[in-house]
Amino acid sequence: MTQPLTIALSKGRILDDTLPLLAAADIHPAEDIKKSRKLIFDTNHEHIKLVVIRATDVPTYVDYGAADLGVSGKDVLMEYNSANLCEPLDLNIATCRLMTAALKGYELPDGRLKVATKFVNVAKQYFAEQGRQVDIIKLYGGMELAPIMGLADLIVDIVDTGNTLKANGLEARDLIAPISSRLVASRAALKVKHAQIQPIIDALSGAVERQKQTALAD
Ligand code: PRT
Ligand code: MG
Repeated sequence: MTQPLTIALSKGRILDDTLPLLAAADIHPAEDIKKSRKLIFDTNHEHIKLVVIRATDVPTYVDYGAADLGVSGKDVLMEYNSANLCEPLDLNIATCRLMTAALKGYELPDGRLKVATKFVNVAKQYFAEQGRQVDIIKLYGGMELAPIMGLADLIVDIVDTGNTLKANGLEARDLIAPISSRLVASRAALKVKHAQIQPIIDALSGAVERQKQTALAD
């Protein structure tokens, strides 16, 4: 018998890029996810369900086995940082960069730096590797405001076009990591449900490759 399988999708901008990939891998929700207020969706495959949850909660659902697979930003996975999770596929969607940024032209002080971010764990590790002493200030959004208000010397945030930084008089400084969304699974689920999961990985992998070819041709 085919075991049931749940895929946890990140709400928001990642979802916009995930749905076409799922469709290309022949996984179609039974109703329009973007028009529905439901959180759980049946699909054209009797054993596959989709759940749509907050991006930062996806690793948690997969880690605890409540979902078998997930779609998560690499930034979110780096911050969650569980050895129990693996990334069987880079989906090459919602690409951006995790960077440090400061006020344009601002000269960093020599001593301890104040760093505002929602990526507390990533920032701690990054500055430790750089040998830089920092005080990390946890924020939940609007990081750009922190240097303007004198709350922080630096921020660690997602940058795509750089327009948000520019509009606030900031500039990107150092690249911490290039980011894309990943298919994520727990090591346990990969083992126990290998027969169900592998065909999904293969189908998505094909869809990712075709999307890359199309992008190249454009
Ligand atoms: O908003 P909420 O707190 O509910 O959830 P969320 O912010 O986690 O979700 P959402 O939908 O914003 O998606 C976030 C995920 O999308 C991130 O974890 C990344 O993996 C990915 N992603 C890709 C981005 C961007 N591009 C992006 N540009 N996430 C955020 N941004 C924001 C960034 O924070 C900054 O405010 O866009 C702004 C920068 O964009 P540019 O183009 O002005 O540089
Ligand atoms: Mg957001």
